Amino acid sequence: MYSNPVISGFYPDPSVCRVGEDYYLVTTSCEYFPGVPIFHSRDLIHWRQIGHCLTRASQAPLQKCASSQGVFAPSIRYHDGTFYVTTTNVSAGGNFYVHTDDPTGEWSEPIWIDLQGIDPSLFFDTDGRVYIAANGHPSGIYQCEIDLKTGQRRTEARCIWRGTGGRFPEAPHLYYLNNSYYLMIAEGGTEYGHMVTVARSTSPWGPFEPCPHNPILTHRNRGFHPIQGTGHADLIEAHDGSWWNVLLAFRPYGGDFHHLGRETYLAPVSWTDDGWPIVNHHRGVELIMDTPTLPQRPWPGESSRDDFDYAMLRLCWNFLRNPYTRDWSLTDRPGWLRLYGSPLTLDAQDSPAVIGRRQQHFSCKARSLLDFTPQCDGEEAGLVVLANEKHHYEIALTCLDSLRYIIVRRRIGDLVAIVAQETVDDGQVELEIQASPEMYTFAYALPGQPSHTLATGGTRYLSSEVVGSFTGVYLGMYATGNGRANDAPADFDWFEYYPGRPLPKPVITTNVNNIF
Ligand code: 6LW
Repeated sequence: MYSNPVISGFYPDPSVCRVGEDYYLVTTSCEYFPGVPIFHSRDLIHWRQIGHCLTRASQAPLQKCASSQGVFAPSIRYHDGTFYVTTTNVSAGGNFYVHTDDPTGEWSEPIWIDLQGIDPSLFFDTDGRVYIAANGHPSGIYQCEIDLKTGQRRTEARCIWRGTGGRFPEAPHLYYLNNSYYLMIAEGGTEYGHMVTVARSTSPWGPFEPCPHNPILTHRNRGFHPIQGTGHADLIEAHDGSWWNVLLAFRPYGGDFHHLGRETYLAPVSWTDDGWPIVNHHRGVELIMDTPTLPQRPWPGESSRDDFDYAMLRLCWNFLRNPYTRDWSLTDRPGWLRLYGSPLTLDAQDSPAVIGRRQQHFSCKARSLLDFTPQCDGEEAGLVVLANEKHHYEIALTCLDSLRYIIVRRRIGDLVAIVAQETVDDGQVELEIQASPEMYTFAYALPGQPSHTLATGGTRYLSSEVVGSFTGVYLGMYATGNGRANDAPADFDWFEYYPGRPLPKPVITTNVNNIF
């Protein structure tokens, strides 16, 4: 048995490859930087992040890109000792790939590909030819042969399959097995109508014959199921000969509102006698999967507290777009994360001084100790629950009329309000965000004193449905001068992220109806 999602929080559009008994998986990162997080597993269930594929602005120019744009779905493939990750910067340059021999290290500069569309994916044919496929217009999956060294096209791109009629055919992956070329794609859009479809051919160029039981996976008819939006799958044969799909899905709460973003799920795959894949025996995907697995090999847990005692940030931390190096330091006050608030606020489609991590659990608590003595009116620093520049909640210290206040501000689209405001003595302050599935609660405590709740905010107003985003909520630390540069630095001694009590385990359904 295992639990889904196998990677929770905003980690969508997973793609996976295998090297011996090691598995590597990459996901989308949009406007967040570094881009394309990469994970390692030995059982497809337990994943630990080992780095990012795009760690330099030259690889991922995201300056002032729109939220939910930037770097879209990646695909990872391993060939002749080299890892290749293809992706799209929809805000600058389009389709490209990077490569490395060491997935934990630095990746190459981008090799740009003259191919329209998004969701590029490489295929290495048995005759040595290399193909790349992506979605395209008019609606369909387009493919061309490329020179792997240069990325130059060797053929024109042409449509190889238009899918089964669902809107937005995308996320193509080509595989060669059973003497056939299988093309697996997503259709229906990455929301509640999402589905996985597959077709096969004797040639990588088609014509492709659709699977008779397409969509091989969808939850579009599973209203009220805790998992929705299943799609964007990648297929992998494990080292024991078993087959699996990694895929994206999301978990709405309180109706059709999901704020954790699209996450990475795992489902077993079997095959019909005539060679068509079946996902989890046509049962869809569950939170608890009662199925044989690879021998499970969990990783050691990471401590809940980050003391910022190292010269590098933990891999969970992201910036908004390419950060301004002057805005942050781990060395100016050793053992503290120092943020220098710039004139940019959290409302800016730019790179304000903010460092955040994905919220990965419906119930969790984030806390941090802040040492910040604002000198001028408008100087501000604190913790933020961030969906995008128009949807965020923050608890912060600020200065008004030469007094230090603690405030809670909520921005939901065009509605902005400071919903709590209290004077607070100088000195360090512990800030706290307690998350439940439906509510954020903001509190603070002076050292050695009990915490004092200031205000709350509904999670649904930061959901993808309300925000109109492809991303999920981040919890982070920020500083701003609200139009001017801060004189006072904002020093964060530590940041704690505690997963709260797990949701009640769903009853495993035994009498499963065919859901298509
Ligand atoms: C991803 C594509 C998609 O590239 O969303 O809606 C993009 N479909 O498959 C970003 O996740």
